[in-house]
Amino acid sequence: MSGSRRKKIALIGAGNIGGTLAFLAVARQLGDVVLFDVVEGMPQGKALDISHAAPVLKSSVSIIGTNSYSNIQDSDIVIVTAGLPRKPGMSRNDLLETNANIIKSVAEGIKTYAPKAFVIVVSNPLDAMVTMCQRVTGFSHKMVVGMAGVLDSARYRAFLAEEIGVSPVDIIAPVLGGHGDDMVPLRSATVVQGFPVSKFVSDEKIEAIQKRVRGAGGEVVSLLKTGSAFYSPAVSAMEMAEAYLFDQKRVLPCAAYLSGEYGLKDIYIGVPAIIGGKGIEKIIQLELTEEEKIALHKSADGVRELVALLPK
Ligand code: TXD
Repeated sequence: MSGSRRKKIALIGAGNIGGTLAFLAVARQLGDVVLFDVVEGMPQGKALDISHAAPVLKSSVSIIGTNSYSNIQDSDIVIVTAGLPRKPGMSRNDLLETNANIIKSVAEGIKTYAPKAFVIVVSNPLDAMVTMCQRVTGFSHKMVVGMAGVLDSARYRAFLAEEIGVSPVDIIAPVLGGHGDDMVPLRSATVVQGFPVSKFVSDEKIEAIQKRVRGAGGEVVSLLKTGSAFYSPAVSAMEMAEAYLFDQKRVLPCAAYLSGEYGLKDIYIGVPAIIGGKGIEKIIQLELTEEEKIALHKSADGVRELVALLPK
């Protein structure tokens, strides 16, 4: 990635999350934005609207909408939100077949036009989609990552902050594992300004909050009825993108490729990882309790079952 020119950011999918990402990227002047979608006119319309916001936002970056992959040529980063979201009553896994075929076409476009890009996959079912994207692009595992843990941790932090009556900014609450009902909120690493969360909340309440974290996506879907969460996924993907673009060496929970860490091999799953200018620079190996280890491996079994259903 060149240090002299403005960065180029490709957003594949211009729907609820992609459109929000485009607005955030322009507002925060991350770089020049290319907003891609298969729907004629929609990415172009959203890009035009956001370009009219730029002067008021005091932003100098550019944004275009397109239906052609050629416009993502040489992007530094690609964030993939292409795919269908859940409807009430659907599980993330119900999206597998449809979204796998979408991700296949997306990955082929990225491979052709942005071979050096850092790729953040958001589409669900997340752990399977990031696996598919890496397989089809053939990119290094360090350059393809999934966004889920930042969002799930943010939800955990928000619920705990509400319960305790403190700012969520002062809470660290990692969530590991697959982005599904068996995700693993890490109670042993959950702190309020370094103090164990158990000093602030009863075990029963923490248990109830962890259950709500697992169901938080479905809670939003059931309220919205016509789509899934998009503001919180967008800012979560943005945090990962900034860590790469600005070489921030952030430690973030993300769906990263394991080759033995946590006793897991050849799997994408949510773990704490360092994201910097070289992509996924290191997997952080936390000491887990026995219960957490079992939960992580159970979650990994669920991811493997899903990945096994991916089209070859
Ligand atoms: O934490 C997480 N990772 C999840 C991810 C959090 C929330 C939502 N999660 C998933 O992200 C959700 O289940 C979906 O699979 C994706 C995108 O959710 P979004 O809410 O943005 O869905 P939209 O608004 O339907 O947008 C999807 C866009 C839409 O404009 C389609 O026209 C486009 O994807 N689309 C495509 N773009 C490119 N290429 C192809 N083939 C394509 N097919 C559809």
